[in-house]
Amino acid sequence: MSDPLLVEAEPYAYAFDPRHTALLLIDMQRDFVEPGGFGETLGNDVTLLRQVIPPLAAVLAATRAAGMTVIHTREGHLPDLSDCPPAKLGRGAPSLRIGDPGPKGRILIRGEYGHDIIDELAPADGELVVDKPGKGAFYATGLDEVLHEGGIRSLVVTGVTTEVCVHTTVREANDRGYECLVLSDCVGSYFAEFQRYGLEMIAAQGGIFGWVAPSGGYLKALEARS
Ligand code: TIU
Repeated sequence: MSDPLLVEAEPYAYAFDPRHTALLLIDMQRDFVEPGGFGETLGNDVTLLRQVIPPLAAVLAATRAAGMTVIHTREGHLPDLSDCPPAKLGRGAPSLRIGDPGPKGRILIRGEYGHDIIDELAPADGELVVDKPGKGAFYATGLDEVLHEGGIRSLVVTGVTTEVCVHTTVREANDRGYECLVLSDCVGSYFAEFQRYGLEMIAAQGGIFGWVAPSGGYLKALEARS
């Protein structure tokens, strides 16, 4: 077996074998990063998330060029809302609720324009798209089984939002034995302080949930291999 690739990271170098590693793009959907979707109905300035798109597009291109596994996720619900817990549907006082008609289709509903992944990061043929009803990518999706079958042991994690779906997924993955590297410039939050502390929480205590590094180090590791 060849030596693993190393990425300078917090709290210490992250080692991964590209053959056993997947890039995970979490919820890069219009509903979160474009006006008129779920993120905006919750009162957020969605333009804040758009800064992750250019670095994430570069990471996606390099990961594809390296022949690695790429997996996308989408948060959303069936049109009849049968997979949406009443507690989620009724939470808070959003301007539109999940399932209501919005300018980009019904809010957070599978098959609607707003629910789909943004054009800049559109899945390529053969890339798995995991539809998830929750914040975590492992809950009610079968993702764990797919990763096991594919021999994936490490996850390079990107997407939105840092403190919600990224955190939930990294925690779920960590408990299932995956080693997660979160790319700090490829995850985004509507709140600057949550971005900072969300990332610090992952790498604190010796890497309690995983590792954190800017995408440059990951790209450098892939280039060194090629
Ligand atoms: N509201 C918020 O910050 N996030 C979500 O509801 N879902 C995801 O993070 N994808």
